[in-house]
Amino acid sequence: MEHRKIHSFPEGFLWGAATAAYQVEGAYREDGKGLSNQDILNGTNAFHDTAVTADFYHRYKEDIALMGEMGLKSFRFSVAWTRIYPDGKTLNRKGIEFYDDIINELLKYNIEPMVTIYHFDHPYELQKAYGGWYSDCMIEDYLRFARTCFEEFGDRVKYWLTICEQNNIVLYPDLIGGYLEDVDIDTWRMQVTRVMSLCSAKAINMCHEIIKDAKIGASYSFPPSYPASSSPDDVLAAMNENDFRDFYGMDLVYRARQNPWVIRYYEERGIDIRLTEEDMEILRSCRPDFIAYNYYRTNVAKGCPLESGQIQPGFNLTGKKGSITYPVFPGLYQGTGNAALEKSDWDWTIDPEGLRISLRMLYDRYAVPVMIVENGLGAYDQVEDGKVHDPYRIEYLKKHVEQLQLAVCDGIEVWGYYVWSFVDVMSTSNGYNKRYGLVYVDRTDSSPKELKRICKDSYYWYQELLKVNGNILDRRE
Ligand code: BGP
Repeated sequence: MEHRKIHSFPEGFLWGAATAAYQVEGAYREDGKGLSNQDILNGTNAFHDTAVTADFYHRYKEDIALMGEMGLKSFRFSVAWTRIYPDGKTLNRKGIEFYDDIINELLKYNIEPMVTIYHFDHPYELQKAYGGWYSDCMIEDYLRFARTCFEEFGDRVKYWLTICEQNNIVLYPDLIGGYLEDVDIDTWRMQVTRVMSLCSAKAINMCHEIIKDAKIGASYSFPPSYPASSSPDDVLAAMNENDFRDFYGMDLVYRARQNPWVIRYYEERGIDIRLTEEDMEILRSCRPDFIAYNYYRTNVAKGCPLESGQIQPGFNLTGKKGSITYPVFPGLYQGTGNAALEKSDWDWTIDPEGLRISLRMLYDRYAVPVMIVENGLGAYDQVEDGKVHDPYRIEYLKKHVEQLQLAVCDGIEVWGYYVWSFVDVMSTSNGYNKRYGLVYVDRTDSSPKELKRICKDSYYWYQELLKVNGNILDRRE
């Protein structure tokens, strides 16, 4: 659809940037913090650990001053569960003080805080005690943590996300999920999806009871799947990917509905995923204010016969194009590349129009306002003469913001857009090689160096964008 009239972003639009606790804070054992599953996991992989990362714990004032200088409207950050409940059960006031300080500092600069309650890092003690998200016990522990966040920060925090990317958490169980080796992977995935959806629904209700003027939703990863060709087989495969990967879990929280063909698929494999009436009652009672998602890329699916061997999705761990592992789910879909699109060095397609497409899909399906809470480009950045020139990132962000504005023209109610990430953070799968920040953090995987901050060219570009409230398309009215 081409527009004759270009509409502006609404006043008060939340132009933001985001980070997550375990990827940015460091200080992983300070002031009573307990260890999280991510502290344990990243302590043993090839890239880095969570001990220092960007050292936001000690440098948050410097970083927030840079946000203020930029004119950032909103900062999305996550609360480390293990700072507030180090073992999952016992309150640590020092953790609350830290987030109090961050929130107060943000408000000093008129920056709206958006809090993600859970972003991949739960107490390792809960993982050991009962297997983390695989157990229903997690619901009570998560809600205790959520209640504390609402009660302590709710006087100042009005935008909340319950859980970040529950669909990716189950898709990449070893990387961010806390997978249990002795449990069948499908059973694990569907039970974790159930537990997290119930947590989101209950936390949304709890938030509305405690903070009368709060807005809350869950956030997902949403790379829409395109058919590899116009063959109906591929079209159906793309529908399968969207339905199984993304819509199934979103539907639970946003429609209180269990997709019948997802139920049937698992039933044929001897797994009964039907929820109880009690679970459905909880989901039906939930009233999210908006749906949030992280948008980086799109996927491509082609048909996949039942006899194929299953392959779980993998990451490109090298930063050399062509080394990503596409998933094969027999009888559903298999992933493949997209020759029509450029790719990042980590094989993620670059697809600005996909942002508009995904907004249309979600707004159409759930009919609630939408927030893009992560969007950005992971790249190798270089310091030259004390500066970081990242025209590729500016190009990426600019094209995505243009498509966002076209979505506004389409009539979609979008409330916010957050660049991932404000400063360089430790990438989930690639350490400090793959950088996303608007602000460079001078360190490598093997050495934290001085952790000096250098504003990249993209920082100054975003600063200019904010001055015109993101309205970068030609005004033709
Ligand atoms: C999202 C996560 C973020 C972030 C981002 C980039 O899925 O919510 O935490 O890491 O992806 O991913 P990566 O760091 O693997 O490139």
